[in-house]
Amino acid sequence: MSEKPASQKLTGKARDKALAGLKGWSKVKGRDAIEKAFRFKDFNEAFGFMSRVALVAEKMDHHPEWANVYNRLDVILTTHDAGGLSEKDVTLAALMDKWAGKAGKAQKK
Ligand code: H2B
Repeated sequence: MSEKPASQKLTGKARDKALAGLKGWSKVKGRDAIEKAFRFKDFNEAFGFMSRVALVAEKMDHHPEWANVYNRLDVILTTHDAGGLSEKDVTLAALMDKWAGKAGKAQKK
């Protein structure tokens, strides 16, 4: 993980640049947040992934909104304190992509 990502709301060019680097994430309708649906081989893979992410999320003091059903994980990222997307969301999203690897290919809703 890169050093302490900022939790101020991302705006302008920095925001465009940060979001352009993410793959498979889309804007949530009606709020400044991003979402992605991960699909794993089975529950074990999904929950293992969630456990790893949870430890980092706690360390970052930045927590995903997520819902798991068997091998599926729906994730929404936003920074509640900032009322929108921040670097923390981008950092966490990139980390989730890295760890999900091939097993966690994003699925179209
Ligand atoms: N998670 C997210 N996603 N956004 C926040 O603004 C946030 C958080 N704030 N986790 C943290 C906790 C804050 O509420 C506590 C008090 O540090």
